[in-house]
Amino acid sequence: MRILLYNPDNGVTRNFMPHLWMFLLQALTPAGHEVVLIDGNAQPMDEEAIARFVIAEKIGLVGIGAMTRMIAKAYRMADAIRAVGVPVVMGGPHVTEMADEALGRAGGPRHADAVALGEADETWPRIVTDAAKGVLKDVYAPVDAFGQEHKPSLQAYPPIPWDTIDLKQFNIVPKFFKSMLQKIGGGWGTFRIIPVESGRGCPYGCEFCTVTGFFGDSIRFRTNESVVNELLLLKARAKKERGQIAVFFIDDNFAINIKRTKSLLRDIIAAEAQVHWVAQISANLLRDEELVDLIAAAGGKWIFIGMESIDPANLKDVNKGFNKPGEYAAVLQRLADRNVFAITSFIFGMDNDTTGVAERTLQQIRTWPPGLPIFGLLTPLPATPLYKRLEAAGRLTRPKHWQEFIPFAMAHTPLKMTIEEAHAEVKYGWSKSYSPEAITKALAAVAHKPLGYRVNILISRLCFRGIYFPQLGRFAWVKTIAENRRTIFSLIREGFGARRAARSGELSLSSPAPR
Ligand code: B12
Ligand code: SF4
Repeated sequence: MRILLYNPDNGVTRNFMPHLWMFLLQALTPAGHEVVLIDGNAQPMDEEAIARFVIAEKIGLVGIGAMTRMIAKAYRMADAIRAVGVPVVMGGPHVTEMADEALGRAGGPRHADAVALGEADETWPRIVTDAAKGVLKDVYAPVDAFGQEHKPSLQAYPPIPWDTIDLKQFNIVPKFFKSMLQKIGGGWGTFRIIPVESGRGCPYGCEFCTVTGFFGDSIRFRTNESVVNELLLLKARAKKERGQIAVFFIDDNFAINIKRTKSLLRDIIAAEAQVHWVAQISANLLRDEELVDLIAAAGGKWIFIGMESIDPANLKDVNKGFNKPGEYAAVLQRLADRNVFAITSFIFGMDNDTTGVAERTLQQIRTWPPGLPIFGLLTPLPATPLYKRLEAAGRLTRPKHWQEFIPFAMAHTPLKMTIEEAHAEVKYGWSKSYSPEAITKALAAVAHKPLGYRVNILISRLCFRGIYFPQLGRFAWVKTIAENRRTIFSLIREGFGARRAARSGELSLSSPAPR
């Protein structure tokens, strides 16, 4: 049987990274079946196109995975596929919480033939076998022989064949520049960000987050060896293709068990498996100097920190009191001292937020080493404690907000400002942080750092801008580059100057001494 695994596009950003679930389920598919992957962010498709594709490619089963924000698109694509007679199984965080909605048991139409609840590592082979026999069940739950929920152990993690997987659709380098960039340094003909997990689960239970409910508070890890082998495979592939590969450790809290994280990082260093990587780590775990030393030595370049708010009352409200705004500056400095940067994520529209929250937050950010701030709105995702609290208080204004996804739009009323005011705060945060002036200032603040490091900050800033300001088309990019031309050209000039100086140094060293 030919199986298509499809991830719908989010319609806002062109995702910079493919989704891990597709590669993982592909690796877990029983022998004798062929799996095709399509990520809508890399290969945009509409309903008609996907229906044509499944017929032309003789697909016998389609698996769709989606977060809440893409679920409306996922349902439309599933409807189109089912209309041409091909069964659809859906999985992921949204349908796990809203299985009845996907199966048409909640009053709406049916979108999926089957739903995989929770982690599907162990149910996926069963789903494929049932589909091949034409006996798909409605619901596949990860339970043991006694009907008890069973979380897969990650000790026997399937090797993902990164050396042979077709990654063409995930190359971030535009085709036009490929042959030119292949010749620079170790080669930049391809640049891909690859998701790798080293563990699952987070016990912290922040009110707005689905992770503790979905993956559970039991934390599970892969063996160091299996993670290191995966990195070595990726590193070898990048070298072979004269391209670049960076890794995103998608663990919710990469340092949740500091002892284990240190041992993994030491093994990465010992095996020389370093690639550049990003990971998510909560601020409280970055107090440990040795951990930060090991992060830098093992290839860590960017750390995503869910700061959420600079107001301790807000943090307490969402059960994230372990975040201490008073120590944010020290944490960021500790990282910056080792040339590791932070993606600092903030949420506006919390219950104690009042107008001006964005400027107050920016005032703090301006005192920190420059990083990549991102701003979102408090969003009640289905089945989270936040959703339940707001529903009980009658504060949800769009209880089924996912049925009509609107980026950066609230679905409930904040307590101390209006919805419109909250939207304006987010806009202010993005505009002030990603204006050409702000980008120039951020680079000036690190003028003493090496050029490569500053180029990294510039490219990241230009890309991150696109999370809020639509930057999907070529024209939007040309406009962004034109607006930031002064900063871009000054770095290019510096780069050429450095190259020329290096060359003339080489020449004077290799040319015979004048008599
Ligand atoms: C990496 C990541 C991202 C990446 C992008 C995604 C990517 N390209 O990988 C980035 C950083 C960009 C990101 C951004 C956002 N993310 Co995010 N992200 C994650 C994270 C940390 C890891 C995802 C992952 O790969 N997990 C590991 C894999 C193995 O697990 P999985 O995807 O759940 O897949 C398993 C099962 O669900 C199931 N399954 C999944 N799909 C399918 C399909 C089929 C057919 C079957 C059978 C089974 C199946 O089987 C898999 C194996 O067990 C998760 C949290 C988490 N730990 O999962 C949040 C998470 C997915 N993100 C979330 C959110 C809310 C966001 C944002 C909206 C945040 C924001 N406010 O801006 C944005 C939106 C981005 C977008 N593109 O639209 C939520 C989604 C909740 C929900 N109900 O939708 C999560 C769960 C975290 C949370 N805080 O609750 N995210
Ligand atoms: S620390 Fe992060 S992953 Fe863990 S519950 Fe809180 S927001 Fe979710």
